[in-house]
Amino acid sequence: MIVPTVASILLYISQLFVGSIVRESNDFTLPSLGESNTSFVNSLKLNNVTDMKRHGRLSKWSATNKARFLKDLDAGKAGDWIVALGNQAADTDSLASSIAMAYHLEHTQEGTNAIALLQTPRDSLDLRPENKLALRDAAMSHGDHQDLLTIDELPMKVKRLAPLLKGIALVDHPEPVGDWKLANISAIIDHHKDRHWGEDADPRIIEMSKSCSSLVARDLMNDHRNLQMEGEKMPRELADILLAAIALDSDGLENATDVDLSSAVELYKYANGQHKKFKSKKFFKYMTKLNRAYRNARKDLEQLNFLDLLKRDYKGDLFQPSNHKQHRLHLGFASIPFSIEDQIKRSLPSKTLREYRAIERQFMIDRSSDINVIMSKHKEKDVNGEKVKVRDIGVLVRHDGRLNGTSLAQVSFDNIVKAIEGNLQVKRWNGSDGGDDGGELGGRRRIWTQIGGNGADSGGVGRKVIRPLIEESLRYI
Ligand SMILES: [Mn+2]
Repeated sequence: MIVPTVASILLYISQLFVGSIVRESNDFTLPSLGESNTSFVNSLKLNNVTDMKRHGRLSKWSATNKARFLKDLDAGKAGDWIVALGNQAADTDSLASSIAMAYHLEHTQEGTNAIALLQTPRDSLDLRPENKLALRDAAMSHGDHQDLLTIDELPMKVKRLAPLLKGIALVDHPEPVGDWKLANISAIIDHHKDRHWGEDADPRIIEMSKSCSSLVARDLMNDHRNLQMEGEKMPRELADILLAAIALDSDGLENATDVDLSSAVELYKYANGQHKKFKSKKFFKYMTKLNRAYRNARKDLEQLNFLDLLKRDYKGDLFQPSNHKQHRLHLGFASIPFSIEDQIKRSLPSKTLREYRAIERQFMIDRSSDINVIMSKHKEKDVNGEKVKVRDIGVLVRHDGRLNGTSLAQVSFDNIVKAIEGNLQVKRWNGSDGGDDGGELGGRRRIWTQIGGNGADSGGVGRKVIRPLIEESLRYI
């Protein structure tokens, strides 16, 4: 893949000399937003990992690899490395897939150096309690997560690093995000719709399984069998973390595809000693138990405050409007499983919408985000006392970032309002602060509640519909 690499370097160089480009500091490097109020999951001793201090083989491999990678970057040898990337939401599937993918490439492709890069800043890793549990069960480093490489630890911007790398390996998403587009794509294993990136990547596997981890595991275990004969054994902790992801994504295999099932069987055998006879009843029971434990962990968000919730499931990307070649926007989407009213009442000291917006605005400044959309999904009781799903959509547009000056920001905001009010069944949110966001002058922000029909449709539409709708509305600003 020499041609795209050269092209991306040229693109990068040309951007340097475009004087009008708006400064894009910290696009994907994330300053610490202070200590997180993380929740502590009750230790579930699903495996034999009872000693908190014991780090497993996977942890040691990962820590050594991280040190080597950072040293090589320093020495100008980024071109020796493939970086395995999961998606930005960084769920357990992405976590497990990216670690396994790096291990896979490094151990089965001759002379390859590969490392997993988590798209979550280190201080946010524990904001997904199920990931915290998965890392703990895989005997990874606790609390500080020093054995993992996170996006905030990169010594240079993605824009600079991406074209220097040998390549990236995409797992659990089919298309590179933001400046990762400047990198050569060495491998893709994913279970989303094919977006035709990296057509000559190797491996390039896109199949509609429940869990991407199942696909990575299948490829890894196939290739790994040969290595095992030579005495190189895969750490069992890797099997544990992949099993956790598969259990979660397939409801304990109740909704599994063939590859989810077959990979889970192989991983289970591996984790429990291949000499033992495989008992299917025991296996299914184990997967059910695993699913239940991780599901309970995932729900345990009570101790997360509003800022934690914002950070927890946030996807930001640079967006290029067609009529402003020199302007790119950073458009971010956060999904929060509480109503906006709940988000305000449960953790904010003064419990006001104004305070809520102030925190959101500061978060946007820290992430260099120009437009922020908060999708919140929750359940409410309807007039008949039945629980129905409700979604709120909150939008906030800043004018002091890349949307420099108020007119671009205003046009962006007006377009988004038109798109949402013209295409979705919504009503203005009428919350604790008197509805439409306090009336502060020049505040380009609004919250809506989606109104749907009865039954399955009552919850309105989610990020998959709203994101393209908003992007389309920003195509000409
Ligand atoms: Mn996935």
